[in-house]
Amino acid sequence: LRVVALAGGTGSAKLLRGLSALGVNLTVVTNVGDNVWVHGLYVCPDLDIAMYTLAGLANRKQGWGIEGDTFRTLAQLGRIGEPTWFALGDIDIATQIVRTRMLRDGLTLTSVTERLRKAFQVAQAILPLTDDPVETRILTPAGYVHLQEFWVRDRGQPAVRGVAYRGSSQARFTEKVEKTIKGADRIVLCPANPVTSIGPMLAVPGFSRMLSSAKAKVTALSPMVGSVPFSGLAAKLMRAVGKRPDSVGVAQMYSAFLDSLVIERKDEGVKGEIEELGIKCVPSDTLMEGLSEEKRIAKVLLEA
Ligand code: FO1
Repeated sequence: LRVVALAGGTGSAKLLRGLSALGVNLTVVTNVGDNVWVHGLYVCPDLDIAMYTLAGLANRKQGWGIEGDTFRTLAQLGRIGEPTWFALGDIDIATQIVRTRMLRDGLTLTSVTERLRKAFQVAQAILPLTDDPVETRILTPAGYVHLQEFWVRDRGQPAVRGVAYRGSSQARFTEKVEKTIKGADRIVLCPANPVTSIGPMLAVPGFSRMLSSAKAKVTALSPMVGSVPFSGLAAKLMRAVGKRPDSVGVAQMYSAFLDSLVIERKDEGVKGEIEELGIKCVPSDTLMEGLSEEKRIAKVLLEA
């Protein structure tokens, strides 16, 4: 079974682990809107969390970075007077150095990612949605800031007045992504933030249309339990862009292409509202606290 998973960051990792453990032919297509330049290095958090997760190296508790990493370089950067709010680990920095050098050598992000995942002995393909720059910008009372400034530096505290995906209207999804989506037997949207992880992908012209015309069934795991996301700031950002901050809002955002939505069993009460949108709704236990639950949910999604 050829499965394509559309993935963001932390929330997506558990499902990727479950899908990978099922032994399906998995390709991960990731968001690039979180990518950020730090200390002259090009950091791609969503590509890296997918790669580290599938390589078995991810810091599962933290949800980003490498298990057991240390932060001595970061501490020294601070002593030199550099900003340290974005905590790059000593081992993680090696990935960033190599990626940045390869990009400077003229390779596309897709080629760099392919080389890195091979070096990390990851069996599954990992594809950035696009090789063009797309940057998620959050409009706060102080003006637009990069998503990482809003989320990590400012702890997600500022009021949100809007969200923009800078560069998205000129961006094009890659040929590899197109081929993978068209050849897929199942397309799965990970429980990622619909505004900051899936939103930047849907903002790339033609991508939503390609999903809706794909021969594969498109299923998603809602990241919401009631009005609370599994992790991160989904509810706050959904409200800010005028969406209902629950699984019905998620269904509305994906209604152009979604066939089935798996939601938390406790939210069964909204099943009717989701099905009115023409989307099959599958309530299930969605908490993923270990590999067996990750595998079970992955299976529910593939059968939804
Ligand atoms: N998230 C944090 O909350 N604090 C950090 O200092 C931080 C550093 C970091 C370094 C590398 C990396 O790949 C991710 C990192 N993240 C950090 C996670 C990241 O901000 C977001 O969780 C993702 O962009 C969401 O997909």
